[in-house]
Amino acid sequence: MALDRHLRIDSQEGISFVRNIHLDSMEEDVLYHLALSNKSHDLKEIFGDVKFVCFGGSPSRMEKFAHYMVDQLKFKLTPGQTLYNISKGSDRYVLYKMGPIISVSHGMGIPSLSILIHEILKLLQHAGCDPSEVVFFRLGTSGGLGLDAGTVVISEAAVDGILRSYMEIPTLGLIIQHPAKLDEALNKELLQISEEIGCKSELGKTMCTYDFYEGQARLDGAFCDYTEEDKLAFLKRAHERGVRNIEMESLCFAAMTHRAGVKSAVLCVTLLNRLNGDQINTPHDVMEEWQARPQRIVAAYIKKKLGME
Ligand code: R2B
Ligand code: URA
Repeated sequence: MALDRHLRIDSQEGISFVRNIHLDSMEEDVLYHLALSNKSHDLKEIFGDVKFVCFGGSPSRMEKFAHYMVDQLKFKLTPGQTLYNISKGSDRYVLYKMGPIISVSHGMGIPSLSILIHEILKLLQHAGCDPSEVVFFRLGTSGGLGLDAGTVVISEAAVDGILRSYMEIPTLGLIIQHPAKLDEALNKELLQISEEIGCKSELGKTMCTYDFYEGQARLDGAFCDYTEEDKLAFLKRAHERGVRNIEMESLCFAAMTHRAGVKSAVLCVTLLNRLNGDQINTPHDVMEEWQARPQRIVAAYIKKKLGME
């Protein structure tokens, strides 16, 4: 029998990193993909002061961000001390902590990000952090629609590949729809900061797809059953409805942070204008500078919040 039942739940019942009675009766909670546990590690001691959690796809980019923040916040590492990948034992994600800031990689796509957010939310719960005082950021890359490459899009909303603003998770034979909402006030503040530091940014909807090639209407995948006209008609329709960039994680990021009631924002630089092409062939050094742009905006935001402008 085909299961064809959809259920939309907006389960935000206030602010809480976790909402799961089963966790209370567990003797130990192993955060397997982070190589941490509430028994083997003093999570309160290590993470109790966390206020900002910054996510990005690539391990090396998030390591660079960690070094950048050490530099920006003028943290003094004692001689011989280096930044340490706290999740080294797992080999799935890298995780660095600099004062009240976590820098963590999430890999590519919703499944990889979803595992990580579950474990990060539980980590913060075990650490005794206050959900109303923590902000999550995704610092990413994307394909732009009608924008100069290098522009940062701050997502005002996340939508799926057919423009629906919720993430669907098949759960116990039902399709559960989780609304993907982002924080308007935080976005305004980030946009203003980006203007202050001279970093070209725009607010817009972000389309989040389950695939880089056909899901994003590319003509250069291994398979393609549509024409260039079909592709452009689809991208233009999305653009008319307010979509300014396309990537692969914002829907999950917005849905899970909304469910937890944690403030969050998604800032992705555009690597190309998808109305002009599909291949990403910008020189490496230019791309490095573009990818640092969302980091610069978030660094300025964090410095402001820490009173370090
Ligand atoms: C942006 O870049 C990746 C695909 O190249 C994906 O993780 C995303 O969202
Ligand atoms: N990431 C994506 O998901 N799509 C792009 O076009 C570029 C980066």
